Amino acid sequence: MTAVRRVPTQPIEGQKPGTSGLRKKTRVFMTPGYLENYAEATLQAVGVKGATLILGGDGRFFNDKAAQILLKMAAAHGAARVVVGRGALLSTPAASALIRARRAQGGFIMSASHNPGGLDADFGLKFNMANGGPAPESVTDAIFALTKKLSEYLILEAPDVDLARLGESRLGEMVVEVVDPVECWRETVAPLFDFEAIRALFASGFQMRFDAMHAVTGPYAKAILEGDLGAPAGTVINGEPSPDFGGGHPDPNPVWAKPLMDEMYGPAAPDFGAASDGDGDRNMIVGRSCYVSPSDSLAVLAANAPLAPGYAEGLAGVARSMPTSRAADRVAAARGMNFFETPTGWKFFGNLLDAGKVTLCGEESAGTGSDHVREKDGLWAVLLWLNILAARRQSVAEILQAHWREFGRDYYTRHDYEALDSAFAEGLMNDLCAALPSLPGKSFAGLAVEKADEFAYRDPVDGSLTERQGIRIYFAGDARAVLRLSGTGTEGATLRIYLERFEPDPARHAQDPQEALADLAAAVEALTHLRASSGREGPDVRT
Ligand code: G16
Repeated sequence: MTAVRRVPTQPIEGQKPGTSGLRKKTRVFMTPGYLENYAEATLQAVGVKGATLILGGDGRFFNDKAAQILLKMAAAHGAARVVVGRGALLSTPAASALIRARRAQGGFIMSASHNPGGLDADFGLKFNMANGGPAPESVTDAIFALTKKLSEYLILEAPDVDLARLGESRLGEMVVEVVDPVECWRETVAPLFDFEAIRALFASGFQMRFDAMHAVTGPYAKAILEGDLGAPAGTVINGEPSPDFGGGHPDPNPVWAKPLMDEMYGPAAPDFGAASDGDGDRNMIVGRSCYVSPSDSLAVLAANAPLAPGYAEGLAGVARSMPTSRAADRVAAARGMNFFETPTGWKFFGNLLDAGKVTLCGEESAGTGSDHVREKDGLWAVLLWLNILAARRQSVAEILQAHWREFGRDYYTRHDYEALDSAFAEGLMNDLCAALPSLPGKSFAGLAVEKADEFAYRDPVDGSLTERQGIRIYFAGDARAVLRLSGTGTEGATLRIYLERFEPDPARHAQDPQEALADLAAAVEALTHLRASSGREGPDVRT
């Protein structure tokens, strides 16, 4: 027997979605009524009567239980069908692909992305729209407003659904369809690449290591790399998704993917290394003794994409988030493509992709993607790199150096100060904003400020204005510092400082980025006194 139950609930403060949905400590999400309150607000805001929805997550702790709650609430709200990845698993790009392929009204993605998982770590939930992309701010604002005034939520009283078995079952009137989590995504990306050329590359002895970081991409990477492309078994490591990501931090960067970095910089390094994050949308690319920064990776992909069949006719344009380095701008200018600078957050690319203004997008936070879905896609980026390597038959380092020779090099680093007191961090940003008009002409640690502003974005498609998206300070010598508060943390505030400088001279391309940017870091400290006032000796993470 099934019946819709109306459960009284108190409005919950603080359920404001950040850069990509709501992220909180797992224990907070598990508090009775907490997940339900946010889900109720979402279901009411988007309206799901008669709708087809997609559901899946990155397999982190509470993923399975949250899936059952979301299914029963979707049924209580009159959804007609929910398509779920087996085991309630779906990578974020796979969820995006499924929403599009099934013409669904949208989908729930259960993930806190690259944040650690487990009872004492993080959980997250976001809703993606019919185009497959994250909900725009108009929708997340409406969800937030509802969370603050709900007095009840609706849920179907019914036994749990068996999500381990493929096929259809019913939850009240609603059909639950369990599908293979890999298949739809694989069918979406396969036609974009020259699999024959990549197979030939592997057959020639080319070696690769893909670190799935115990997160969701393991099954995807095994199916496509070791299955379709014939890479030897063992190419994919840490390939079994685990609820706490093997106790690790599934963030593909040189700090958290250190074992892979050590292998790639060691004596027996394979030709190519890559990693992906908790929910499979981020990527790290590394050659033999050659780390490729996400900003450089976007620029290299933009310059070489036409080597892959899916992009053979060229790109309409490229977009990058504001703190991402300006390397991609140079490719767009040289190739006569559209170019856009957007606020941080993949949702800002959606309109540009839907309108056909850009084909490729990327962010410094290790996200790259194209118009095949409306999310960044970690394995897609890896496949495009493989396609380029197969076509050019050069090493990653050779490709990167040739790129810098042609376009110049944008030295780049990001310094993160994590878990700062929120009031302190906001105060620092407010003070800096107030001082912006007075900065041009002044020097800090010997570097003169030329221009300073706070980034605001007017969407060229729908005209909406998004303000307060980070501070940009341009210094003499084609250098830039950006400061912004993270929208994905779950503890205090994280202040990110992005530093970059353009170097056109190939004779000066071999410096270490930290050294090349040390004077810029000193200028930012002289301007903000961050270390002195926070009592920190330096950033917690430098990437
Ligand atoms: C999310 C968004 C990304 C964005 C990143 C920024 O990444 O999807 O588009 O670049 O947040 O993070 P922060 O605000 O901490 O700098 P993900 O991979 O966590 O979904």
